[in-house]
Amino acid sequence: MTRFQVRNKLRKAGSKAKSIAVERLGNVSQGTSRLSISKASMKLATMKSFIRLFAYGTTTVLGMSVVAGSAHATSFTLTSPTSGGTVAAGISPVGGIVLDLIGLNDTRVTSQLAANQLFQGFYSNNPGNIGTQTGFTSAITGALGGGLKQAAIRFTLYDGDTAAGDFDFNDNRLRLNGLNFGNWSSVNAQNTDANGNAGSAGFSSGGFRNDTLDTGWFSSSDAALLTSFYNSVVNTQQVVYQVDDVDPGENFYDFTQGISSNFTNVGQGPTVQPPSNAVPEPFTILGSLTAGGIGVALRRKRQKQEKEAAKV
Ligand SMILES: [Ca+2]
Ligand SMILES: [Ca+2]
Ligand SMILES: [Ca+2]
Repeated sequence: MTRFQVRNKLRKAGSKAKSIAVERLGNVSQGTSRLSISKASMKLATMKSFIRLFAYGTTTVLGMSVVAGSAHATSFTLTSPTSGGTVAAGISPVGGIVLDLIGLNDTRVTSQLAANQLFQGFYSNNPGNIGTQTGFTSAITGALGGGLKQAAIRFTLYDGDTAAGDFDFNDNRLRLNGLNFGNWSSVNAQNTDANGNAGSAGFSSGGFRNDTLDTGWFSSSDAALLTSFYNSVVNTQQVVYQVDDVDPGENFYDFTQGISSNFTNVGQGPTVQPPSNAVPEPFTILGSLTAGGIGVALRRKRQKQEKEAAKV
């Protein structure tokens, strides 16, 4: 279902709820004049009707939001640990390096450096460059409100050898623009197949395992680290990813291994997304407008009926 079709469906559901609301309003007023019921029971009937209408509207809206949400497959690999949550459409479920930045103003910037743009081989120097994400123009960094609240970085690696018992356990750190973003052995990684479906090896509870395709998220909300990182991105307009290994040169790196060829060249430059709480989704606007409109209409109707009842 396209976004347009979803919107259309939502619009239809909203007007349906509204027409039922108007219909029921009519019934309430007709019933009142015909039966001349007491003020108290009329009030109750009106309230019940309102509650029913409200519930109907809410259910419809929630139901539709679930349908709209299911268009994006959700899983560990597609859910960033930042407040942004599910990553943007177009980011592959595994592969490459996903960077997710949340600005001080809650604006989100995400990027994906394609797997086939990353280093392959044995490192002869340390730290070793994995890849470079360019495109952090002043327009991109300028959207972040002058700094960062959170950052998360997703890696997919076959045979990382940084889990407990592996030869690089607690030996490797991830560096972004030279800054330490953590121990590879502290990252909880999930085993998947080449297409990003959950694999039989489950979660590592720390590290990228031997002979296993693992995907996991580094993350930080450390204000001092994020200030240094933000400044480095503003100054260089890029993010250089490196592995810092206490005993380099012993591991062969191939960031395309184990990943479906459909995903190895999936990448996108830094992209600004507005804060999720700033622009409500169409169904949220529709839901509150419908519910609010019904509430006002019912209140007016009731006031009018009470006045008339008082005159009798
Ligand atoms: Ca080692
Ligand atoms: Ca190995
Ligand atoms: Ca090593």
